[in-house]
Amino acid sequence: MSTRQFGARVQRNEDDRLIRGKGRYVDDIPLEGALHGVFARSNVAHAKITRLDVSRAAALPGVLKVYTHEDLGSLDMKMPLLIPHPCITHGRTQYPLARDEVFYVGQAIAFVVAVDRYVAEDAALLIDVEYETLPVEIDLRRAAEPGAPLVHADVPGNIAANLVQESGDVASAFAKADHITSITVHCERSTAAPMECLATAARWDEVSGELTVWDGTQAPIGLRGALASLFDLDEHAVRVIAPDVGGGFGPKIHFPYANEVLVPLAAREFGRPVKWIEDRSENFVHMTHERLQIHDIELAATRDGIVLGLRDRFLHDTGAFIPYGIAVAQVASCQIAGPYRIPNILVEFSCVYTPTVPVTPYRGCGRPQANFAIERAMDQLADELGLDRFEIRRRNFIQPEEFPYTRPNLIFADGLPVTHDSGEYEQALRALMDALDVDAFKADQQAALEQGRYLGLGLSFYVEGTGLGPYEGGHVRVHPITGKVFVNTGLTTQGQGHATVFAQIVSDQLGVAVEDVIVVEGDTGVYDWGVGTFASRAAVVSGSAVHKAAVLARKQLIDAAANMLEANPDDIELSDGRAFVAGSGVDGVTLAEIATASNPLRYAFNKAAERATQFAPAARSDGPPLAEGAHPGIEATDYYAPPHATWAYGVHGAIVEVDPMTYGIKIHRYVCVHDCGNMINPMIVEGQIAGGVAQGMGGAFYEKLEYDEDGALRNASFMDFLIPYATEIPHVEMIHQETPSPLNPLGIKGVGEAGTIPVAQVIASAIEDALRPLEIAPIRKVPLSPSLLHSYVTEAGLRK
Ligand code: MCN
Repeated sequence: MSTRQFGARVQRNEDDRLIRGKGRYVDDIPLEGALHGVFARSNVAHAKITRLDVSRAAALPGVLKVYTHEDLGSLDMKMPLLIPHPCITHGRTQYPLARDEVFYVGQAIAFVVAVDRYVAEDAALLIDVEYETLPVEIDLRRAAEPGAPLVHADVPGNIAANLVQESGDVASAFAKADHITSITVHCERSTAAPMECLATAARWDEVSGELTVWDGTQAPIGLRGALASLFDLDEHAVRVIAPDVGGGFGPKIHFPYANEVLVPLAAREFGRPVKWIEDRSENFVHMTHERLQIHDIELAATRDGIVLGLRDRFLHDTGAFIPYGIAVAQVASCQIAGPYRIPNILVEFSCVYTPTVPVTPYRGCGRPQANFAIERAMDQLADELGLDRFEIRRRNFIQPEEFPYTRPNLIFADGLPVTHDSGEYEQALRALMDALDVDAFKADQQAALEQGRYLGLGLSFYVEGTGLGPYEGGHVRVHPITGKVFVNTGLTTQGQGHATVFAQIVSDQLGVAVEDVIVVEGDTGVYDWGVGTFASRAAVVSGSAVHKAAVLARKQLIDAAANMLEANPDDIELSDGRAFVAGSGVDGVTLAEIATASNPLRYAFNKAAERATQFAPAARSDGPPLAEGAHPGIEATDYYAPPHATWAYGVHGAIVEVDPMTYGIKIHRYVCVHDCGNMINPMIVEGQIAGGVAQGMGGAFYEKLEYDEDGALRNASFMDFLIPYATEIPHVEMIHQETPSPLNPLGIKGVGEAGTIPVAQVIASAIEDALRPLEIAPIRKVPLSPSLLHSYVTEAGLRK
C-alpha cells in the first residue's frame, strides 16, 4: 500500500535540476542567429517629445532597425486595460512605444534591433530626443490635491478611479461609539526585484506561419491571446512558453509589456529569432511597481474595545497608467477589516496617477498596506483604551460558528461579497501567545529595562482572500511505454514547487511514485486553458482541477485493470505503479500495461504491449475498436471553478530589542502561526512562508523607491535600493494550523503571499512596545529607517 503523499514533506521534484544549474531561463534558449533588442527609454518624467531622430542610431553598422511608434502600424495602439471596473472613470494605458509625450522615467521610446547586444546598446545611445518638459508632482497626497500638475491633461485631479463601498451602517456605528481612534499610515513604493529580470525571445516560422515566444511571464495563456489578437493570428499559430522563471512575485502577471510586442514584431519582420533581456537598472524603471498607499483609518469602539465601525479612506498610487485596473486597491479595501467581526465598514479609495512607473500587483497585492492600517489602528485602540493588544483582538474575532461570514456590499476581486469561509482565529492567537510565552516575556521586558535594554513584543493578525477564479484546468495522462504520468496545467511556476505538489495529488489517486509524475506548465503548445499564477491560487484552483482529473484517470485505470484481471473494479487497488486485486498477493498489471491495453493501436516497441495483450480481449493485432464515447489511453482533463475566494489567515509575532541610540534592531524571535487549510506539502508551505517573511522584512526595513521631485528614480540599483540579506532574516518559527476550506475538494487555502503580509506591522508593533518607556509616538510609516524611528521618539518629546 503506498503511503499518502498529500500532506507529506516530499522533496521537490524540480530541485535536482535547478540546484545543479540546469534550469532553463529565457536567456538560455539556444536561438541560432538571434538578433538582439534594446530599448531607448525616457529620462524625464513628463514631457512632450519635440524631436525624435533615430537616423544616427539606424546608421550604425550592425543595426537592422530602430523602431519608433511610427513603425508599428496597427500595433501603435493603447495596450488593454486588463481588468476593467465601472469605477474607473479615467482609465489610461500606454502605447508600446511613446508617441509624442512621455509620462514617466523609463517609458520606452524606441527599440533597436541589432546583430548583438553591444551594437544595440551603442545604437540606443545615438538616438536623439528633445523634450519640452512639463511640471510634475510625485508626492501622492499632493498629486491628488486640486491644482496639482496633471499626468494626463484630460484626467481631472489625476484621479483614475474612485470607489466607495459600505457594508452596514457606519454613521450609526460611529454615533454610538464610546471611543473613536484614528491614524494615518503610509507604505512606500517598492519593486518585487526578482532575480531574473523580464525577458522575451521570439521566433517566427515563415513556413508554418507560427510565432513562438519564450517569455518570463506568469500568464502565458493570456499573453498568447494578446499576441494572437495584436498580430491578427489564429491562437493556434502562437505558442508562448514560460520556461523556468527566476522569480515573479506579481509584476510578471502583467502583459503585454512593450518587449512582448516589439520582440515578436521584429522576429516576424526579419525572419530571424530576436531576443531582449532586461538588465537590472532597466528593471527598476520598467517592470511595474507597487505598495504606495496612504490610509486614513478610524475605528469606532465601545469602551470594552468592541469595534463597531471602521472607516478607511485611502489613496492608491497607480503610477502613470492603470493597466491592471483597481485590483491592488480593491484587494486592500476588502482585507481592511482583517479577522474582526466589525459589522459596519466604509472604505473608499482613489487611484491616483503620478508620473512614475505603472503599478500592478506585487506579492501581497495591497494586503500588506491594509494589514498595516488595520493592525496599527488596533494597537492604538488597545493603547488608548488601556487594553492588552492581544485581548482587544480576541474580543473582536469572527468566531468559528459564525462562518461563512459575509461582509455584504464589500465586493472582492472575484466580483462577490467578501465571505470568510472557515477559521479558528482565537486558537491561532492563543498558539502565538503560548509560543512567545507572553507572561514570561513581560517579566523579561521589565528586567531588561532595568538594565537599560529595550525589548518589545509585536504582533499582527492577517487574513487573505486566496484562490481566486474564474477557473483552472488539469490534464493527466499515463504514458503507455513508461507508465509515467504527465500532468499539465495552464499555470507557470516561478519557484513555488508546482512540479512536486501536483505530483503528490496525482500520486495519491494513481498510486505512482511522486517522481514518476511529470508536471509541465507554462507552455501553451501543451495545454492552453487557464489563467495564470497569481493571488495564491495554484494550490486551490489548479490543485483541485488536477485532483479532479486524477480521480477520472483513476477510474479509467481501475475499470481497465478490472477488465484485464477479470476482477470487480471495487476490488482493484492502485499502488507502487501497479493495479492489482486487493489481498490477492498477485502482482497485477503495471500502469504502462494498462495504458497500452487501453490503446487499440499498440506500439510494436512497447515492452508493456507484450504483457498487456495477454490480458486484453484483443481479437485483432491492433486491438479492439474503440467503443462509442471511449477514448484511447488513460487520459483525463477536468476543471475547477471556485465558488468564491477562500480565506487563509495567520498571526505573526516577534520579540525585538531596540538600541535607543542607533535604532539598530535585533529580532530575538519571530513566530508565525498560519492556516492555509490542508497542506499539500508542509515543507513547501514553510519555504513559501520563509520567503514571504524575507520579502516582508524588506518592506519593513528597506524597500523604498526614492523618486526625486523631478520624477527621477534615484536608487535604481541594488547599491542603493536595499533588499535584506540572509543574515538579516530571522529564523522563522512556524506553527501550522489546518482548518480545511469547505469550498474545494482538498480543503486547501493559498499560502504563496501570506508570509509577506503582516511583517511590517509585527516589527512596528514590537518596536513601539520596546520604546514605550521613551514615549515613542505611534509608528505610522514603513520602511522603518533609524532616522524615521528617531523622529517618532523626538515627536513624542516635542508634543510635551
Ligand atoms: N501549498 C501547499 N498547501 C497549501 C497551499 C499551498 O502545499 N494548502 C503549496 C502549493 O501547492 C504551491 C505553494 O505552496 O506549491 C504556493 O501555493 P499557492 O498559495 O497556491 O500560490 P501559487 O502557487 O499560486 O503562487 C503564487 C504566489 C504569489 S501570488 C506570488 S506573488 C509568489 C508566491 O506565490 N511569487 C513567488 N510565491 C513565490 N515563490 C517563489 N519562489 N517565487 C515567486 O515569484
